[in-house]
Amino acid sequence: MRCEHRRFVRGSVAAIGLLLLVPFAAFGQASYPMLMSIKPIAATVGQASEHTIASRYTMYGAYQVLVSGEGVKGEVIPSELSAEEAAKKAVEQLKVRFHVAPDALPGVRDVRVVAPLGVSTVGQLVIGTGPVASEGSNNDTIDKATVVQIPATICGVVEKAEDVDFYKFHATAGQALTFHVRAGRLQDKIHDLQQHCDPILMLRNAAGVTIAANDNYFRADPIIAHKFDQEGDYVLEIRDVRYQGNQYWEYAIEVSPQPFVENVFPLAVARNSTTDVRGAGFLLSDKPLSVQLPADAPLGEHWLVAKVDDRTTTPFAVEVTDLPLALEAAGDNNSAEKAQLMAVPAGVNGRMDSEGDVDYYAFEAKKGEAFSLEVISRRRNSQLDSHLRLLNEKGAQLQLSDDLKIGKRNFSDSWLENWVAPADGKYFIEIRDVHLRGGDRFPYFLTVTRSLPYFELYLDTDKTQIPRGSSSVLFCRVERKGGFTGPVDLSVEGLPPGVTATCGRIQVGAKSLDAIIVLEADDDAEFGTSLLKVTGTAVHEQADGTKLELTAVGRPYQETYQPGGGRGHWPVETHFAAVTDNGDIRRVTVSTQEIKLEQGSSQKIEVTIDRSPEFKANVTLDMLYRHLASSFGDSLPPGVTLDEKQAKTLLAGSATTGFVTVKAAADAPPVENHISVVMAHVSLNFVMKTTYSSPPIKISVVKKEGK
Ligand SMILES: [Ca+2]
Ligand SMILES: [Ca+2]
Ligand SMILES: [Ca+2]
Ligand SMILES: [Ca+2]
Repeated sequence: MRCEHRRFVRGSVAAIGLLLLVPFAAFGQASYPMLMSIKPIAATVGQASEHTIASRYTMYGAYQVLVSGEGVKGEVIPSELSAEEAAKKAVEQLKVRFHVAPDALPGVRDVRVVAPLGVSTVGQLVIGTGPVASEGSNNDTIDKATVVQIPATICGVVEKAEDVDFYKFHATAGQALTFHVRAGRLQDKIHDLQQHCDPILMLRNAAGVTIAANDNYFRADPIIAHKFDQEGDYVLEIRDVRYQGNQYWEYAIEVSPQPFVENVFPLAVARNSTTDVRGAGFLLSDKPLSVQLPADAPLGEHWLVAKVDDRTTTPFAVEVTDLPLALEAAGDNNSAEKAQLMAVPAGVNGRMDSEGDVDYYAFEAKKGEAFSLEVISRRRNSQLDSHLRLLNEKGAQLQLSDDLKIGKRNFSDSWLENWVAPADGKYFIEIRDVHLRGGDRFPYFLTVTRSLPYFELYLDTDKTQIPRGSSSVLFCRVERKGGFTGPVDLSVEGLPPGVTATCGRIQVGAKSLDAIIVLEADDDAEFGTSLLKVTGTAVHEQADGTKLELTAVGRPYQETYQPGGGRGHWPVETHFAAVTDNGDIRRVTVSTQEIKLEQGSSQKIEVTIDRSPEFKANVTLDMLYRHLASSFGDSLPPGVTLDEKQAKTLLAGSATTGFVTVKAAADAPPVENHISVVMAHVSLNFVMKTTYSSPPIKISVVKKEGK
């Protein structure tokens, strides 16, 4: 049902209330840069353009601009600093240049800036096909509308409460255009932009009469498609639907004559194939779109454009699969009696053709066989909010899935994972829209496969800052599927020069979810950044004794902060490690890096922090990665906890020493050299913190003597 999931942490308001009593000096000074906006927020295919990046926390000394995907490069434009900026090393506006290749795929890219204090959070850049037109200084009324030439990508900001922006353009008779707004969606990955823009778009004629309007199409963002009957001047009006504003609420309105493809049918295509698909969207003809995939196309989501009559479409997504493909048969499949029989494994491309449509499929199973049924629809921009049921031959419901969760995010697609057939027979799958909607915008891909053991790995977060001469920690969490219960060993590739890694193991058992990687930078390591690839490997022993080797690449989450101070996560494509300048804490040292705990025993770890000379704010120690009332990662082995009473974790003022105590439960499972760490947190503001870490601590748990 929900494609968005916002969690409000209970008790967070009270926590902030207490923190408000702390004087401002209690905050740390040094943080990686947090990108807030890019102005203008769009660049054009085949062109180079200058932009201003705004950040929280300094980008002083910024030396690199990173852009995701192929075909877009970024660079810092050197500029003279004001005396104040130079004295305080405070640079929160940075000029950059983007170079977009002629064959770069339009769409949204992740942008980061690298500075001596670290690699930044993610900013967003729209790549459009039309020239960029920027908002004029006062375009708040229709008579002061900014004049733009179309096609264009119009860039502006809903910068203050009650801001309304007007743009005037000329259209010819018979001209057909889409007006596609990106605003709210551009804010999902912004680290700390808690309130999002909810834009509404209106198209008016020269007399000011509204001829089209849209509020929410792509979640909160609108789109209008319009064919102009008469030549003349027209006006676009954009504002927040609630009349709210924010200096960082950048928007891009792509005004384009291109065929706009929202989704395609069939949705899933094979590698090394050419497939004719039908596009659904705006300004499309009846002609099919040709989708060509090379043999080495990665599986899963794949974005591309197609050509129709010399016109290039907007980018659209297909699902790339290696499964044998079937197509929903024409005619009535609206009941179990008329179900289409599927082979296993296979995937079927179907569509909810009209309102009230229900599709039935069937497959044969033997008792004890395990299957997974998955619907891919909304994840590839179908409007279908799938509702999936599994029925037996008598029509009784065995399983139901409406929405699914992958990692930390919910999707409105459906998934029945690792279902075991209770008896030999024929089983029926029923798929429909949860609200019984249908039409050409409702394609789906339904897969039926035999369940196999596997796991997925998630990285918290998307960047690891390693101060030179010090260390830093990266948390990894596993999700085990298909009956896999074993341990997972971590490894990492792509370390910056001068950095070494100690990789942990996610221990055996359903409750062991986390392991860490500790990265240590030499004293003389050069500033630099690199893309990290974290891999987990495991061996699964099957019922017949044969061994299956499993691997998964860790998928990074960017952390975001939410109204109320809760910590959210948004998936991003990259995890960067950066060697950074020393921050508020130069080093965290511990009294021991090797601990042997007998079951039921405990041990104290003394901790010393080396503060930078000016740094006198509070520091807190922990071995769990916690925020408010939630724990996001545990560096300790199973059965080992912190003895919160035997600890001094608050290092107030200029204090430099504290301690923690680790305690093994009487039944803690024996473990050898589990990689743990002590973190030192420095608050940056009421909710955010910077984390420093000790070198790795190896904890072993041994059986109590005589047991
Ligand atoms: Ca404005
Ligand atoms: Ca809206
Ligand atoms: Ca049907
Ligand atoms: Ca659903």
